[in-house]
Amino acid sequence: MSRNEEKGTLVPLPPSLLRGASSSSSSATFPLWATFPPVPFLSSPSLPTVARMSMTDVLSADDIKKAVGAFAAADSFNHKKFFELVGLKKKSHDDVKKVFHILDKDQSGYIEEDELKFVLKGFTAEGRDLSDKETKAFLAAGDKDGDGKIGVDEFTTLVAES
Ligand SMILES: [Ca+2]
Repeated sequence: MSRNEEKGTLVPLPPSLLRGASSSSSSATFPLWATFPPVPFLSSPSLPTVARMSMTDVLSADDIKKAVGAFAAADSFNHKKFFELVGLKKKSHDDVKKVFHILDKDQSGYIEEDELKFVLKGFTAEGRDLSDKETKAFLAAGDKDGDGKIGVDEFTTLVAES
């Protein structure tokens, strides 16, 4: 065996083969996450912020439907009965707080009167608006310190005593 024959085995790969190899390796190192489709809820304009909890993360959709349906008639809203029907009464303190933060749409730390008016919509899109009378009665029941809005402690107390 001559030295020339040994060298002959070390032929560099043809350029066409190298191009193929380099393009396939670049697609293999493309980040895996970039191949996932965009997550729709992160870009949904109907949600003001990302990663907010949904009511159905805490409460069952069936219970919500049942509870909201029970007060479909105007001026029939009763928060005590509602908290019971929606399953909130038997939830942990932390879960009740989660519900409070979902209802606090502007994340002010309080459920104000205008948020209270749309409280049923906070549970489900099919919920009706509360009348002014219902809203004021609900606020009066929850607003222990009389500042005109419901704080998280007032909310958990309201649920606990209902
Ligand atoms: Ca608020």
